[in-house]
Amino acid sequence: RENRVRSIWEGGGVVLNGWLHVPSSFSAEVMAHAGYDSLTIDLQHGPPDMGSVIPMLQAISTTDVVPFARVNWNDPGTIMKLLDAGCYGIICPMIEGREDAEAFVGACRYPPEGYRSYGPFRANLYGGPDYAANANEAVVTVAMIETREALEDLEGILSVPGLDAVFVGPSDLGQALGHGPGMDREEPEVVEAIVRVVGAARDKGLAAGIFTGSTGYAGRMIEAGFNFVNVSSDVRFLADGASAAAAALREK
Ligand code: 3PY
Ligand code: MG
Repeated sequence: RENRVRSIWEGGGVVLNGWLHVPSSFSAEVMAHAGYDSLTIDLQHGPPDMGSVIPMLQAISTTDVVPFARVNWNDPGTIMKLLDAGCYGIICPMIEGREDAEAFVGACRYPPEGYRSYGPFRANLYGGPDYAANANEAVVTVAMIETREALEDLEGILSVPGLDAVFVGPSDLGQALGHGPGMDREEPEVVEAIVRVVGAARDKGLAAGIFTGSTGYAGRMIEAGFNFVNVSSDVRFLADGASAAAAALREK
């Protein structure tokens, strides 16, 4: 099976990604029917773990939404297991330089391109019988840029063969630049860094993504050149919708 995210990028389009923190196959299924191109299960800053990932992936597979995972660290064992489970994209946090990016991409690619170990226990079911032959082409690799070190070695990271995209983490990036965590950054220093990342990535033919807190800010980021855009998360949508309804009722 081809990776639709790659086809959207190749066609010049923008990939709309949804973020999954609820470790439930049902909420993953609901999100999969919401109209996104891809969904990312977050194993770094959310409850999902290996035990909840498989049912969530099965739920996403009821649609043609492309399943991604964000790993909790640049750990080849976790990355390879998530790929074996059928993730078609991996977002890796805290990539600080060329060496980190090489280790990350290598974990996602079978030899000779990388050092991924063989054993796609569910990826075969999701990807089809030719999975192994196509995996290096299908799997999308996304390195998070969210540290000073990453900004300093941005060119090194972007020049790693097999890296498909970068993804800006505004909270960690803001924190690294001395402005604290938060989404939808307006501090000139942080905005300048974000603009530099998207410009450098797109110039090199890579995709560029960012986590945002609102559709308004996400729209501005698309105008700035980002082509992998995430707004909020399942938990935030649940909390925001529920709080708004409860608050509205209190006013009656
Ligand atoms: C960050 O903002 O640091 C992120 O990792 C977004 O998920
Ligand atoms: Mg982060």
